[in-house]
Amino acid sequence: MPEATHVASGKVRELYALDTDRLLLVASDRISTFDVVLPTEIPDKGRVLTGLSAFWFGRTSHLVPNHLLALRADGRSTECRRLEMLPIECVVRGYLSGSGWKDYRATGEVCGHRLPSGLSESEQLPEPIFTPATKAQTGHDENIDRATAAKLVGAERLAEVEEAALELYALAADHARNRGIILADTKLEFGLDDADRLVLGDEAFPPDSSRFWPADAYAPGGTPPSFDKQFVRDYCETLGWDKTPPGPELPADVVEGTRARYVEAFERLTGISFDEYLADPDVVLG
Ligand code: PZK
Repeated sequence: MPEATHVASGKVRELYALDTDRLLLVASDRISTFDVVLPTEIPDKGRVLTGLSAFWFGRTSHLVPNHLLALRADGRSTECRRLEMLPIECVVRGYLSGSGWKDYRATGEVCGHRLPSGLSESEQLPEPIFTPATKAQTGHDENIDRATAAKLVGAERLAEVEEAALELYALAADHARNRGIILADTKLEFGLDDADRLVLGDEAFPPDSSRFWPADAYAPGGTPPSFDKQFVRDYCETLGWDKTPPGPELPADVVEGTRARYVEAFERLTGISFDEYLADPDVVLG
């Protein structure tokens, strides 16, 4: 890509600079499970994630402006505005899972939210909660309380991102629930534009930064299957792999089944056929 300089690599994405104001986010077909990137790719996974994110950006810009400038014809690359990213991860949880469940079991709280006693793993919370985390360069993000988050971004900005994150989650979770998918939680990232306005960056509600559960298989008191990655996890569990790198190669049936789940999530959530998206990515922008 001669017109762009590489600036950062994520586990499954690459970031390039186009010019002083614009970045290019490219979603690969790499997949991670148990925090390890596997040697086998899932064809079109990056396109599904890019298309879903763009769909949500298009449908939430009345709530919060976002960094999306254009989708490229390859379906996996997003041109976006360069922002000054805030140094916190903005997590919203509607259900008690992952590190939220871990913290609740240990303390009865998540990020300073005292929750009712006796909740089960994966139970729906009385109302969605904003649970910010630090951005770890390596290892896991660390959940933080309001005072710690306010030290990082300022109390006023924190109140603004909390309100924005809760509104965004409510819209997406309601839409997903009407299409048979529970959006258990999500991680959003915000930045500031050149006028210090709050702008939604990164990705919006792709399955890689949200927990998607099929509603018809949901029950509290355990870990519901992941809408997209369950075949991969189940296969990895059959191997006795110790979940340290390198990860295993995936057989063709696991690759095909997982690709089908990504495409199904895309089509259920957007109501648009994935083939239409491949022909013209802009169809998701509405
Ligand atoms: C930005 N990342 C995460 C790391 C990736 C992505 N609009 C923006 N302005 C400035 N910075 C970023 C963004 C966005 N989005 C995002 N790091 C910086 C990241 C590695 C690879 F694809």
